[in-house]
Amino acid sequence: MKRLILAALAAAVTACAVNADELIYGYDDAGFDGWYVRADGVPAEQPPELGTNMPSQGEGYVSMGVESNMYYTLIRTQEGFQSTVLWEAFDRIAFDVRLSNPLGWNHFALLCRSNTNWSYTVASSQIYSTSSDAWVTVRGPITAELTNYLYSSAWVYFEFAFLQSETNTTRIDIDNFRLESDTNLLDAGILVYGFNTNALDGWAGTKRGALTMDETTKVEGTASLRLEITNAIGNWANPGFRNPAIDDAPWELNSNLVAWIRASDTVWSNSLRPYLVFGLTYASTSFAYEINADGGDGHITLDDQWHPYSFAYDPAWLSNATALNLSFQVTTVGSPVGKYYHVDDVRLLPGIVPEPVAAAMLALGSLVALRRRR
Ligand SMILES: [Ca+2]
Ligand SMILES: [Ca+2]
Repeated sequence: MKRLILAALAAAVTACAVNADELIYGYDDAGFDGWYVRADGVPAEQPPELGTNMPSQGEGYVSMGVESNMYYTLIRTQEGFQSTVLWEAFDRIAFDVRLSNPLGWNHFALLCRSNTNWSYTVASSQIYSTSSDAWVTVRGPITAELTNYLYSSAWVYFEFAFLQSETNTTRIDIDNFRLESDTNLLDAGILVYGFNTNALDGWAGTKRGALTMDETTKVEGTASLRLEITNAIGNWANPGFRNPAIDDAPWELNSNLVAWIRASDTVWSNSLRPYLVFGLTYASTSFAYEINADGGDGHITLDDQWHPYSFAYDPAWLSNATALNLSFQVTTVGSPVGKYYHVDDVRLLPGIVPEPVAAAMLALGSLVALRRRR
């Protein structure tokens, strides 16, 4: 494993890549870095094999297939690895998962198991049909509790598990098991919007939002952007926009934004989806692409602390575009009026390009949504 980490670091330095991730398991050959199927669980009907079709990292990934509605134990690490990684130096464990045919209710989880603690869930997510055939990043925090657990003498190992409530055949691909550090993400890549003056980098409020500079709470520079919802349509609002944004950054040369977002549970009553919309104009048409934070269902952590979220886009969207209108939009439970959140340190990172199929589906969904809201 140490060899893997060194190889990843060397590759990053060679390519001058700006990346806050540290690779732990790349699953790039049929040895799967020692991961294997546990004998006493429900294994996938189509056992693990090496996949090579557009890995999210490196040369390959673990690919399995399920055909029923079971609680599957997919694949696990060998025991005894726990002292070889400096867990407390990082903020999150992250990995990428891709389902060819997500259907109905499903639940994908990374568990950290031992004889004394069988169900510790490090990270979990539902994979939605809108993410069919696209890599979705799942993240879990490295808390003090998890760090202590990983260093403990109890027998500890990671295991992926998948619960599917309807009979359905889908492939499950897993790749790019890595550690992420908030501190590195703070200054990785290119700063696009720092929100450090009253000009707010050209961002403005709409008839449904008021934007202000907040010098009290920020993660970068002197201030952050505070977005307050002043009006809404049902549970939706679009408080702020930036237009024209097409010359703000080299959008076509990259594919991943990181935005730091802060929101409170008491303000948002346990539900906030603060997504980003790429509104693109072409010669004879236009498209609006909705991008969820971290690529899952888009709901963020509501603990009144700053967290970084990635917004992956396809640089091909920018080809032949004549205008780009960015906007921050929200959905919640009930009306968002009177509620607020903060955004700061929006940076452009090199990253994973979503597959065209997923992008087309997102675009269709956005167009339907826009029509309804006009
Ligand atoms: Ca890989
Ligand atoms: Ca700032």
